[in-house]
Amino acid sequence: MTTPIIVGNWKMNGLSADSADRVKALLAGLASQRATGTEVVICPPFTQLALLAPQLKGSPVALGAQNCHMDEKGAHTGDIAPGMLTDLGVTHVILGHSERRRDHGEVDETVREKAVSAAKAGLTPVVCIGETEDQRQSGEAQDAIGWQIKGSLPDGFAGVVAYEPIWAIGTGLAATPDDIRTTVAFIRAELVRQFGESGKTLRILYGGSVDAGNAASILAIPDVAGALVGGASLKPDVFLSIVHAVP
Ligand code: G2H
Repeated sequence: MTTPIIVGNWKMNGLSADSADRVKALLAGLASQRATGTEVVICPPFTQLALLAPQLKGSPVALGAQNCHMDEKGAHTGDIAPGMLTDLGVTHVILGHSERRRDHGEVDETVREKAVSAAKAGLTPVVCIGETEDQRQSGEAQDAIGWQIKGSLPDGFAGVVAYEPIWAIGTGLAATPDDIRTTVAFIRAELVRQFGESGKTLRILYGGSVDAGNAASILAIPDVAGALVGGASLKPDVFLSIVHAVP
């Protein structure tokens, strides 16, 4: 039985006061609603991790980061090692988000190395893949995704795959359930081709403009194990409604 997972990606949002309040509201909402069997993870900016870790300790919400370095330590000014994250109680890390690929030149090989190091440190990597608008328009979406899977996921990968069509990120235009169903089936086939038996059970998430209005229809798609939620994860009531939209 697959455990569904909803991951909130706060991106570059959150100061001490609003982060603590946001988490407080999220925990209160989860406590007052029916218990869910869903894994809930929030990924605030690095600067909020140490503040939020004690608040989340023992709660039903896990703490994730939005990136990590591939080395364990050393001369990498401004970077954060996987072990520094686990040291704070972080359990998950988003890797290869398209915004990092775009803003920091991360390529598949970088993402793969990070996924290896993150897993070695005990983190669950949430590796993002997805096609650009140009690739979609030119009928190259599946090729692009296929290459990302081959390049970004290391041997023995045991993390989570997040399918995020780049054109759907932060635009308010989520992919249609039909498109998601087709692409997730393709991703599943590629995972099985690459990993054999274990590729059958890796969880696949959808990300890109998930909100309270579309969550139920997206989460009902066969083989979609959850969602990676950006903007909507900043609003506790909306994020909670997404968590509770898991069938
Ligand atoms: C996609 C998603 C979360 P949003 O980046 O990773 O963001 O839900 O704002 O489109």
